[in-house]
Amino acid sequence: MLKLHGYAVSNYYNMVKHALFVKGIEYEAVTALPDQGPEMLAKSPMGKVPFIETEQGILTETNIILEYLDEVYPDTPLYPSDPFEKAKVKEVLKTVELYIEAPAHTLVPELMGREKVAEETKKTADAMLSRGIAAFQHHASFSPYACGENLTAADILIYYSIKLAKAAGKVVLKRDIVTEVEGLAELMSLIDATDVAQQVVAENKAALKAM
Ligand SMILES: N[C@@H](CCC(=O)N[C@@H](CS)C(=O)NCC(=O)O)C(=O)O
Repeated sequence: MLKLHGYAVSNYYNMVKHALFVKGIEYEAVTALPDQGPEMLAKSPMGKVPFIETEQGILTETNIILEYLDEVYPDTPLYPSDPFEKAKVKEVLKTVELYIEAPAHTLVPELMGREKVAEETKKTADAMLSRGIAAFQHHASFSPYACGENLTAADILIYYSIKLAKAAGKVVLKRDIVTEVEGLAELMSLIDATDVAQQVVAENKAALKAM
């Protein structure tokens, strides 16, 4: 059976878990924390989670995992079959990952109350978030999902990335990025209301509490 390695605190782990639930794929959860030890690096060379273990071997990187799952388990597709539409989904996903999630991630130490983030880091993140938000607004249709009528992998990445970016933006930069993107609050509510999101978020909250 497919194994998903990671832990429920990780937003990337939760994206893959969300996709597995949506697609109804049975899997075994294996607890793994980010680690730079040789055992972990032999499986996940960046020491990051999540990664999946298939009969053919291991796959890392969330977007690669999501695409693999969609090809191997085609029921409830998370990407359109039309090549251009599929590329548009990947474009939105990449935009949010690189230009919203990544800058927001640099603010996490302060969000978690671990240490203050340097002013220069905040300024860089703030500027990149503004550019990322403009690009996200340009690419996404919010009709009602980011790329049309159906839930796609982009929506799953958006949901967990934006949760983190919203929290980091509010606490560290005193800005609410959700209100800066027209249609995003509605998309977040749409996914919030699903059983899958409620289960993944509940398990995330329990894991955070147990930390
Ligand atoms: N690009 C990776 C990012 C995964 C990632 O950053 N995971 C975090 C947990 S949410 C992690 O393992 N961090 C440890 C580290 O950066 O060394 C993916 O798409 O899966």
